[in-house]
Amino acid sequence: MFLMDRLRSLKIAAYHPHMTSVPTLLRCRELRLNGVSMLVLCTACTMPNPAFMETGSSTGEYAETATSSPTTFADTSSGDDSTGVSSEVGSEGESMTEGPDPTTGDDSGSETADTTIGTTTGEPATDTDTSDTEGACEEVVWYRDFDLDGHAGNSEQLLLCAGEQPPADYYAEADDCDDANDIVSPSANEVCDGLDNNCNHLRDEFSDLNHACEMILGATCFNAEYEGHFYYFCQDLTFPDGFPPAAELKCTEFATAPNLSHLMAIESQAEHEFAVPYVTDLVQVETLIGLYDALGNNNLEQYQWTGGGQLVGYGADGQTPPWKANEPNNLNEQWVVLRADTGLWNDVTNDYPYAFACEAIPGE
Ligand SMILES: [Ca+2]
Ligand SMILES: [Ca+2]
Ligand SMILES: [Ca+2]
Ligand SMILES: [Ca+2]
Repeated sequence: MFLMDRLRSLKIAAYHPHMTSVPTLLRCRELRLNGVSMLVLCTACTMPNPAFMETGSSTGEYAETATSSPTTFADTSSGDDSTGVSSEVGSEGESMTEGPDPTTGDDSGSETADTTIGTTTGEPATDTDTSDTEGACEEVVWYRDFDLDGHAGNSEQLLLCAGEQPPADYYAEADDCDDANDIVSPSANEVCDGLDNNCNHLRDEFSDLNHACEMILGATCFNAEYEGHFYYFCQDLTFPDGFPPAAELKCTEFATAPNLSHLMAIESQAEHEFAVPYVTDLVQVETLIGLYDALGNNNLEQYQWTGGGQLVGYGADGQTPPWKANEPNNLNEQWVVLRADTGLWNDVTNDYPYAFACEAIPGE
């Protein structure tokens, strides 16, 4: 027993917390005879250091080693990375400043982009080498057309000296309102797809290809154009969208910019006569326009258009608005429709859904 105690103590002493394994240990077995220790057999073997095996339970030195190790690694790697990044940035920066060199125009694609970045970051250093000596080069801005529909967006600019030819797909004007969609550009045809195809800030308005459409509101709208304004004569919607205040909001959905589209404001006899056939022949039900009696006093001088302005006379020609006989006649009827039978004006309550006419002015 004494010998075994000595061997155990030797074994323990052989472990070292910073060694992943113990090179050689004596594994001993005690032979007994009649309860008396007679012989101890020992064999040599290599044993792992338990301090490195007990990952879950060990604390102290191993735990410190385990956590400090990644930290050290992270520090080292981040140091390397940051060095790498900064050197990469440096080298890219150099290539960027070299970018303007190909302003000869041969290159395209990414090198063109480099030129752009280098130029916009105020690095026309090589430009200076060639032609830019303090104002000698009059710079011209070119814009890239990404969706290749013949119109550039504003996402990438290229500065060249006046007279230099830009690469293909660069244009002097950035007028593509969606440069990621080649069916949207100032040259595109407006079609019934819910988009402003022709970049005039109006969606699905009248065109030769779009006389009626239901994409925006889910109800059919008959489209028209008159004197540069666009009109949507929309069939009645159910609660709540067809009610007068809600209909005004539905009209705004045709525009991609604020204050371009409202319920129709009829400001002349000619505009009235333009609108009537759409109501009587196509919509065929009472159609709300944007006139309302905000004060509820039937004082025509105080009637308002939802798009702004008051009903004063009847526009520039001063004619009397074409009210149906004895209309407006009710202080509680604060909205105005065009009647489907005659097209004449009639005041109505706001507790009933109507068809409605929108009028929109194109944006820039
Ligand atoms: Ca484009
Ligand atoms: Ca486009
Ligand atoms: Ca449009
Ligand atoms: Ca459209």
